[in-house]
Amino acid sequence: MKENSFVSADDIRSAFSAAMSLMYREEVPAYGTLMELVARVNGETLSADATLKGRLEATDSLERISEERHGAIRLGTPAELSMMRRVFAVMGMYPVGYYDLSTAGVPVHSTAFRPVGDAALKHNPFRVFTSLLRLDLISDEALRAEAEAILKERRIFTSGAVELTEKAERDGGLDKADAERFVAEVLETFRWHDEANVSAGMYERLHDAHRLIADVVSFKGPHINHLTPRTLDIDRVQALMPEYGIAPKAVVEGPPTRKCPVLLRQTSFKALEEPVSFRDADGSWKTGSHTARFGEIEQRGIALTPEGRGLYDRLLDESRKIVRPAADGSNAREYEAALAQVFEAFPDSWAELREAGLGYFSYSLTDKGRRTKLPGRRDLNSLIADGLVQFDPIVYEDFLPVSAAGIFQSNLGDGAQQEFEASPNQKRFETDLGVAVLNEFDHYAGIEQASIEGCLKALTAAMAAE
Ligand code: OOG
Ligand code: NI
Repeated sequence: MKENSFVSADDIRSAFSAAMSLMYREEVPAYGTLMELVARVNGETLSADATLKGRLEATDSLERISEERHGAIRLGTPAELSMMRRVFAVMGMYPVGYYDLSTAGVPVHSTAFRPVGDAALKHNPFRVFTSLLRLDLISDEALRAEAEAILKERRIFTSGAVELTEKAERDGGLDKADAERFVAEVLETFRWHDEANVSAGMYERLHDAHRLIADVVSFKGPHINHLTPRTLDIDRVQALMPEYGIAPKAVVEGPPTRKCPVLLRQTSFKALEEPVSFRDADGSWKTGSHTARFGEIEQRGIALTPEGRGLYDRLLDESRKIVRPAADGSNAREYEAALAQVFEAFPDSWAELREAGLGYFSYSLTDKGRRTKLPGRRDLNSLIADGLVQFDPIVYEDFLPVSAAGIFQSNLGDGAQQEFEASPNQKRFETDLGVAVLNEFDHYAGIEQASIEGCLKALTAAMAAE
């Protein structure tokens, strides 16, 4: 084998997401059931809609339609976060966006490690929503110090994972054998451990401070807490979950059902209570339980511009002032009705969204455009009006803080609602991470701009080529 015959970062990411899926289906059988349901609904949706099927065939890899799109983990220390960044970089996953969840009663801030750029996303879009616990939001100072001490002792990466990450950084990649080992070693970090790191007493104290703190501090590593396949009809999967013996969360997070989907809609099944054991000071094991792991589904729509996002945030806020969704689902119908009604103010055709500057689009030449030569540059809108250029929505590849908080909350139990002071601290997060996160709006704007430039160039280059 040649020395530089490296496996591409995209292929390592694909192998990793497949390995994680297999592990999680074994660890959480209900997740396997959810995958079956998703595959069934996606199949039914495609056979009922030939246009959709054709479009997906042209733009996506249809055979991978029901595969995982993301997962999530929660880390305990800055050192864990910065090492995780280096590990994900080997798989072509980079931190995009900053999410402050303190306002929503969850003591973490987060980013999403994801592939960047169209080709990488198409190859495999797998992302990991990664949160860092904020012990600074815990008022009990003694407990905070104890939690810090516990976290300092643990090693969440195998020595093999660290070595191979360093090797990839040094050499610029990994060969086939190393890449396979890398995936196996890194998978260990995400594995579930039913033996806690702490005594039952300590678990309880952490749990009383916040369930999430217990979830992060009590265990050997940041077990993957959910995986999320893509569905083509989230409302239908939500409705069918009980039939499959899995309990959905009360409401679907995000925008309401629309003709032109925007941003991201998500729902999950509630986390399962799982047996764990705690080691007491005398070395004996005591059995107990912990609730952490669940399954989620997502359906993505167009990426919104800052204006579009501002409108979304305002309308969501307005809906939640009318009806605040209760964790037990008792007012789910009322919430859905309020959401649908308030969102009537959000334009629901691609042309209107584009004209109002609410969404990002990718522009391309029509057949007529490909046959046309122009003497000079022309205004984009006139090219569209003349049928030379067409536009397609750019898919939103990121997350939504209010939705993420809803997903967290529904899996922390109904009693977990807790008030924290709003304290976004992106600078601190980036210091801990070791790099700045990519701004998602700049990224979408860049893709859009490049597509416009591409059209204009092709239309005038055709002239030059004559
Ligand atoms: C992450 C919850 C956020 C999403 O899809 O918005 C999330 C977590 O529970 O750790 O995954
Ligand atoms: Ni999620």
